[in-house]
Amino acid sequence: MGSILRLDINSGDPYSIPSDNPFVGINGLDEIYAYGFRNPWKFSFDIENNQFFVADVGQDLWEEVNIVQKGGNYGWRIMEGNHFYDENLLATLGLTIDDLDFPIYEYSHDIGKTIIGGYVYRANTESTLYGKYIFGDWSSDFATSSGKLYYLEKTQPGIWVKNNLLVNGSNNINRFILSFGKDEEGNLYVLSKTSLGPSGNTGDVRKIIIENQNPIKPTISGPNSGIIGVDYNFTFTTTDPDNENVYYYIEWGDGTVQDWIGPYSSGEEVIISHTFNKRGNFDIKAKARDINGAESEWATLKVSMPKIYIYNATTQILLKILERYPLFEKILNQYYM
Ligand SMILES: [Ca+2]
Ligand SMILES: [Ca+2]
Ligand SMILES: [Ca+2]
Repeated sequence: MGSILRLDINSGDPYSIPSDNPFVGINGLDEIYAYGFRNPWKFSFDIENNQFFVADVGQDLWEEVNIVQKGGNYGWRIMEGNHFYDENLLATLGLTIDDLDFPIYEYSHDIGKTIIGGYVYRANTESTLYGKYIFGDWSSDFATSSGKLYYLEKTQPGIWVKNNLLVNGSNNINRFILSFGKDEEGNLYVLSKTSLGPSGNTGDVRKIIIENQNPIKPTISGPNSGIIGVDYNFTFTTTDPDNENVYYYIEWGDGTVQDWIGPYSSGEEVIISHTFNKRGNFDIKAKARDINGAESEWATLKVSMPKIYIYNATTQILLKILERYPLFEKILNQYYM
């Protein structure tokens, strides 16, 4: 049904046909570049690699994103997304399933109703969204404006994963999303409104300001008490909302420091051991930072290296002596340090 045409507007009147268009010299309209779309709603080129993204609005069940190849048949109305819509049409047209091209990503109407194609974000190489395909869905239903923002990330060859693009913590911008725009620097814009259909005056253009988010305050787990001179494992965990790798900085509370260590995956449990060589109560403090240097809040775990720990008679006597003669303890601590 739907086709994408390619015209050369620099020659001809009013245009000419690029000589390498797929139907030049064979049966079929020479203008056609790719076909088999149902209702392609916005296309864009990734300026880094010229990949040609087309979002195609589905019938009743599936919305899809395609990367278009010259001469590709994108399936409608044999397929809706990766699912047969009219299987018999395959034989009628003398085609096999191998003649069709499939979306890089599809989502069902449980998630959204109408895909709104966007752009691959290339404005800021430091951003975690760099290279991600940002798009939206018009609205979850007709009654309330509830358009949502998403992005696709290629995690391995041929595998694209959809993520929520959060604005103030939610990907629902509570508006009907109509389209996206891009400026010369590659910043992206959302065109949206709250009234249904071509009415009212609620339409506007909003810039998507993409900010890096700090890792959340780490958790520290490990023993709350122990013995001097023994190696203990402590586990540090944080997540970065942007799913970036993280580093940890640890103050053990006894004057020693674990300088920035990493990188670790977001959410990974990181085990680091430490030995306390003097007695007392210590605050283990840790913070995390992401690959952009954005830091979390400090986390604290209190540990106690108890004054008296009876594990044999000799130690017991030694600790009693130390309690009695603080100066001797100081000397001993220095010796141990
Ligand atoms: Ca032709
Ligand atoms: Ca398709
Ligand atoms: Ca981050």
